Amino acid sequence: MTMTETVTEQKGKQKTVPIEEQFLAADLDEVAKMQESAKTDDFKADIVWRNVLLFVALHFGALVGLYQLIFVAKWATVGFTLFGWIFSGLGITAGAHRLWAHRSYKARWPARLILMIANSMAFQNDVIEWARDHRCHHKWTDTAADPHNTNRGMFFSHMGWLLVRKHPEIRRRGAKLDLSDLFNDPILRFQRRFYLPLVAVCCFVVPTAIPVYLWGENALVSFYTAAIFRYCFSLHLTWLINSAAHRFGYRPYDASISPVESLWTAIGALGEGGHNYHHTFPQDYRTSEYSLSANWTKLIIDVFAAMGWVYDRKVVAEEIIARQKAKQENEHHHHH
Ligand code: ST9
Ligand code: ZN
Ligand code: ZN
Repeated sequence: MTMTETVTEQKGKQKTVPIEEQFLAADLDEVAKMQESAKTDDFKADIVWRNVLLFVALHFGALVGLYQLIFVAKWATVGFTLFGWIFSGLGITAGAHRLWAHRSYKARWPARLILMIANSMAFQNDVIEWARDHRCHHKWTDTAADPHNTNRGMFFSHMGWLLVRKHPEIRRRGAKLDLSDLFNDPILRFQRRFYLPLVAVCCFVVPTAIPVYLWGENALVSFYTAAIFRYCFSLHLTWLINSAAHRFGYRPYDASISPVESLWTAIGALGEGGHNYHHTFPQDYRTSEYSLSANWTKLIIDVFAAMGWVYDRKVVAEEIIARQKAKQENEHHHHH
């Protein structure tokens, strides 16, 4: 119901608003200038050894967990590990990403509470920090102010950016972002205030305890599989959106930017692989033109909407999408 209303409302709005002025769209003029000045930038990042050690330990633990998942764990534990990937993943996709970073739909408190818990299970920094970095990523894509700037290499954009101090431009530009909507959400203020205990409980203690109490799994096995392996696996699936989904695939909506359309990352990241579409139309709650390609996140948002927990889902009108694609094809023909 609200959806069709939003479509028509969006239609009217978007006819007059050029892409670069849409919510969280790239600031193209600034990006061009910044890419030019990057050529003379001699910034060298400091390695944060504490993070390197923690991530090395996490990966050894995840290998133990993978072994146990295949040879030792009970079937129920395997299923629960997969459930953890999807549940915590939704805390990123439906929560931190589509709701909080992009405001692509609105949610009442029960949905926000569940998403905040799922997000704490995902342990990818609190939502306010995640959304701040993500808004920088969209506004200044592939410049020094993009926390996972792909010009600094595949490894940097995947996970290297979490192992070094940030480029000063991130802090300088990021300070200009309006984050008042995030700080005004009491659920996000609560999460930020109690972030580490929340992560301990949601990411590690509860996923270890559930298999032990519900079906008698060995505590070390459930710790290494449902907590450690699931966490490490979900991190890589998320990071692939910043590395692979900015490199290997098609660019039907905007051929001049690095993000691509990629089905296999869409599957791992619960529907987030339509990344060329998403960077072109960041305000669309579907983050992809096609709802069929494993967009489980859209499905859950729609279920919440049917329950009345979610409303005002924004979508970009079909004719605007078609026009944008046609424009790309024309430009493509000019170049050849
Ligand atoms: C993780 C996040 O993995 C992954 C996010 C991926 C995003 C993907 C997006 C793709 C789309 C969605 C797809 C979803 C798919 C889901 C699939 C699910 C299966 N603006 O950070 P500090 C300022 S996290 C403005 O310490 P350093 C600010 O004042 C993994 N200002 O900088 C800040 O202070 P405060 C677990 C900013 O010292 C101050 O700078 N977590 C901004 O350079 C200092 O900030 C970790 O591993 C900004 N953007 O350290 C932790 N940023 O915060 C890793 C900063 O108080 N982090 N400022 O306001 C760290 O250890 C450090 O941040 C650091 C940099 C070492 C990386
Ligand atoms: Zn985004
Ligand atoms: Zn991106």
